[in-house]
Amino acid sequence: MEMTFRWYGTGFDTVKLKQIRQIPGLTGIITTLYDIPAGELWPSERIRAIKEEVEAAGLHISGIESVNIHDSIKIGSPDREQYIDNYIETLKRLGEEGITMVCYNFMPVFDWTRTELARVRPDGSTVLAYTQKAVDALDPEKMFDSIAGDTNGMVMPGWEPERLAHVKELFERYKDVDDEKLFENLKYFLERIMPVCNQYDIKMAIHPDDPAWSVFGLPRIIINQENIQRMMKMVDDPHNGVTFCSGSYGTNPDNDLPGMIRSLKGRVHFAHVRNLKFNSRDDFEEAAHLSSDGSFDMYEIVKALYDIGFDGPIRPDHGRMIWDEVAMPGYGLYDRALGAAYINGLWEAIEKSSTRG
Ligand code: DNO
Repeated sequence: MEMTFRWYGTGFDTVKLKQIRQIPGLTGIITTLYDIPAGELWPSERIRAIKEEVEAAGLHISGIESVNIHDSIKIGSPDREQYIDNYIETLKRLGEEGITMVCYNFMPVFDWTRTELARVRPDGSTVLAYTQKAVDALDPEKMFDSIAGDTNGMVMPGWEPERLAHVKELFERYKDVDDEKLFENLKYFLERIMPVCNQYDIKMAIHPDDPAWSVFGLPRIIINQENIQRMMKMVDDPHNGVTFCSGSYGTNPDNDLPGMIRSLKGRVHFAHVRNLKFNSRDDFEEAAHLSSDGSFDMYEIVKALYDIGFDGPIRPDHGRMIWDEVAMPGYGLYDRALGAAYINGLWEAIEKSSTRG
């Protein structure tokens, strides 16, 4: 594995590359062109510029999170062709710069969904949290307003105000899209992009739906082992792989996280490792990465990644807001740095205990 850190780019992120460079064992950056709307072509000069900026800081780009998918592709409307063509050209441009891992998601309308961005934990840290009750009581059009006040002034990934201003319209466009249709549209998209992925050896890593069930009646398909196996088989190419995100699949306690990882040998191209604390089945909050702070056995998750020979980028995922940091919720420096150090510690221990017998 390679330890990496998500960074939104200068002007968008409160965290600096030179700070990331000082996290022990961290060599890779996961980034994006944050201001380019889904569906638009990425300019080669911008790709080159961000690559050079990262390299000047003594790091390198290990992958993109995300090249977002335009809603027309997910809906399967006739104008999808132009957006798929743009996507293919963007992949080609990334491939030409030697960037060969791309994370994306296929969630309708909303990306990840949380009902609170700053729930206070007993230690005084604040974290993102979810209660089904709050979602059930909410009009989806108000979803954005309900979290807007807690973003610390940052634009949250997947929650771009311009796009979400059209929520009602988007819901209308998705009205005939059920799980089957969404699978079909995903298959169509993947079949169209696989040739360029093969040409440049680009590993596509679909991010799970978070939470791993339908919200507001929208279809959600990347939620469990059965569905990801279906997705792998429907376009059976090693470039069609997954981002294994413990915090997203783990929202459903029926998902056996280490078991899922083991079933995906060779197809996990990116790993997001974080912990959740369940207060009940319908109420969870994000915890520190350490197993004992939450509900997951982080050792077993990292061990499963080690056992399948995972050699792709791994990153600590959402961190708590601690030590008075003001940053994008989930994406401050401090707690994610602690997470990286912890995952590195687990990995070293697993590696040494396996190789030394
Ligand atoms: C949230 C992230 C997601 C993820 C996208 C991938 O913090 O894990 O926004 O980046 O779903 O496209």
